Amino acid sequence: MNFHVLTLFPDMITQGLNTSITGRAIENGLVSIEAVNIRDYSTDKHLKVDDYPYGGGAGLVMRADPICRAYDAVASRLDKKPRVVYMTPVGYTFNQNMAREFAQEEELVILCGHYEGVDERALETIVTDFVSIGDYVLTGGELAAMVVIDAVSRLVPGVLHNDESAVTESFENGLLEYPQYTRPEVYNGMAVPEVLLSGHHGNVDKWRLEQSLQRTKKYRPDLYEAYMERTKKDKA
Ligand code: 6GU
Repeated sequence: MNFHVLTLFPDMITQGLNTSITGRAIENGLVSIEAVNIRDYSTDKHLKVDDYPYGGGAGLVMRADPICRAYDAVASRLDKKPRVVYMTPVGYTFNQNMAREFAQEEELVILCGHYEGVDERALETIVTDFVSIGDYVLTGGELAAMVVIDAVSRLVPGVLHNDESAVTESFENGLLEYPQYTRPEVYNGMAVPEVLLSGHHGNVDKWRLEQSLQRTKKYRPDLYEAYMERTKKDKA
């Protein structure tokens, strides 16, 4: 899968994702991340990419033309029109279902804004999806784009190895993950739950599901309700 990030801070994107599992995925050729510097597409002699907002107000707005030219440079190399995600607090909140949907794409363009925003006409021209990563304000879309790229990349076939399985974890079954333990068996007077040492897989699975349910009920009552509704329907 190929990500193309339109940004004023390309180093942030490339430096932030070249380690750990995303770094390994890039090295193995399963994922590529191209950061396109919007400033390279300015035609202004001072390479300006922003200007004062019409109607007045604080801050600067990113101009439409360099963004659309940067997009054209990417899109012209592709066989079909790519999906273009604009990172903005004014969008649908990113979740695991969206990550799964984006992971089906061969190419994904992500636009990162900065300053007070982006000229609406650029958004009208190129954007297909408006995506937020939560109810707080960031200084720019780059960190949000990195969150999306990380979550999507790990769903690309081959990126996770068997021992990093994407199946038995938070959200895959609509529940939060159960607690995990490794050696030593007793740490600071705290013992690993007996059932995990028993070797009885049925009991281990039962215990883990119970823990998942308890945690989901406590931290995410919304997910808990939805899970209960689904299991009720499945039984009916
Ligand atoms: Cl996607 N971008 C920005 N700039 N701020 C955000 C966000 C995105 N999601 C939450 N806050």
